[in-house]
Amino acid sequence: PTTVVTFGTFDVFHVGHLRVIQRAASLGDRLIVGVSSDALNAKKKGRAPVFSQGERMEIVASLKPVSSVFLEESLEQKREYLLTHQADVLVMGDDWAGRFDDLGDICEIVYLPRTPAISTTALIEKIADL
Ligand code: C2G
Repeated sequence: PTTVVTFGTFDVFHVGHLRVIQRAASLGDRLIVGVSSDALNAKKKGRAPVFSQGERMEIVASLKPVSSVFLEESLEQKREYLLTHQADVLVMGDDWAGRFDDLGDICEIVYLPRTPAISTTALIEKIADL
């Protein structure tokens, strides 16, 4: 069986998140998702997520195409995570294109195009303006 692994924050879950998860799942037999920790987000984006890591993991784990979730605590641990979960395919959004090509020795790397015109930041701004 082919194991696909993908990563993300999945904060204020929206249809762009859903579509990348559906497309990632279609590339294999099971999909495992690394959900970024609150601490990793603070470092990466300089703000706390709207939903806590526990809430974000609960939402992603409940999706039909998702077999299991784990906490992603560091961007530098990708190789370790992929080996632990015996990944055959790593899927990332194309905003990360080329960034993880060095992991091509352990699995196939696929960058998928993002859904246009939707983002957590845009949603936060839209809600703030209501
Ligand atoms: N995504 C998408 N279309 C959008 C928004 C997001 O396809 N309009 C995808 C991203 O490309 C990514 C996933 O949804 O594959 C999760 O996006 P984020 O939560 O923004 O993930 P990010 O914070 O980039 O975390 O190890 C890397 C990080 O964990 C990735």
